Amino acid sequence: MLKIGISCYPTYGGSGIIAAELGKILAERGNEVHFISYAPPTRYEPFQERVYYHEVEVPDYPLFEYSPYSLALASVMADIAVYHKLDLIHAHYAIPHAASAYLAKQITKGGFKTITTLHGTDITLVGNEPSFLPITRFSIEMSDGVTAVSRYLAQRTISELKVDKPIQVIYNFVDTEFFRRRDEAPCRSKFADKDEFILMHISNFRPVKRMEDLIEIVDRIRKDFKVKLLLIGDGPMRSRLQQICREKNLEDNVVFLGKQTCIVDLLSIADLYLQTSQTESFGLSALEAMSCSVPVISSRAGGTPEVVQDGITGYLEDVGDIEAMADKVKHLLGNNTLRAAMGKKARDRVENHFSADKIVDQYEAFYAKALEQRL
Ligand code: GMT
Repeated sequence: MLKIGISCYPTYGGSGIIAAELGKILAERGNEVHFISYAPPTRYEPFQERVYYHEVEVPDYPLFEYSPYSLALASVMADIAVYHKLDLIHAHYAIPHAASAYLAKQITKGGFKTITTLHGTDITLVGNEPSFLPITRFSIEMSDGVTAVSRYLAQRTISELKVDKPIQVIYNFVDTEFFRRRDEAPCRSKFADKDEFILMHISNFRPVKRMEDLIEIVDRIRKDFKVKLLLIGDGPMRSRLQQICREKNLEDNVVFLGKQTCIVDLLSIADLYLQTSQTESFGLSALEAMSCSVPVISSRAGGTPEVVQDGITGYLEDVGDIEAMADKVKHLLGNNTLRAAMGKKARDRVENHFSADKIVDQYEAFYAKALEQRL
């Protein structure tokens, strides 16, 4: 059994969710897991056996215009690694976690191994930004083991950051027992009339999600179908999107639900899941929808085709091709049998390729190789 440190962005986004779920399952399997971050990760369970949380506090000194979180993180990582005799630290999202882990390893004179998992914008946006590129590349190359959540992301890391290091693809996963469609969906009548279809999207409302396209799609299909688009989450684009809905008189068709915890109940009332991102290394929310037997209509962005099979578990169209996506929505809303069949295939695909058990096995095997220096 291993003693594992996990560092991640704790509050929003799929990388923190994956880090927390991974830690939970590793602890269930008998490992000791230490989360190291500035807040407890979303979905972290404080009373679980063998799970610990260590908060990183950044000193507030008048001289600091910018608080040195990365250094504070490295200090806590080094301290926890020595005190709890960690075998490894697993950094989720390269910046700053992989850089801090490298520094902590130097402080402790190499007392533990470092694993870095690349999630998406740590490479495609932040890592590609000229001022961050050298430190991102360095932190990745200095990690003992590197994984990426899709083939697409691994390839982009090698081609754009010129990283000279093998990158193992380990896909994201879901707990298929928990993310399972609930037949008694309690809230459907709260959100939609009986004869109304429910479309759903869950994200952090950042520009990269192109959520204006979602609203355009609803605008194009509302003449033919009675629909409600439920938007779950929050972020910088929310007020702009609300304004667009008002301008287009779509307030009754697009409902902003904010951040929600009862995601499975909500996904269980969805007829379709929509995702229109500009770039998406994987698309964890789409995977969670598929696990709840909801077909996905998405832009063909980044690693999405590795998750959603075009014509089988949903449909993929070019980024920004609103017309084509709206046509696919209409096609599926107009065909209940096809929609149900695609939902079932989506569920099967998750069970066969993205279940937590299968993927956590891969992480454990990867850790073992890193510890034996076989990578
Ligand atoms: O990169 C981000 O946008 C944030 C990041 C996160 O922390 O949620 O999302 C990325 O990681 C997720 C988990 O691996 C992936 O499912 C998302 O596709 C990916 N986001 C993008 O590539 C835009």
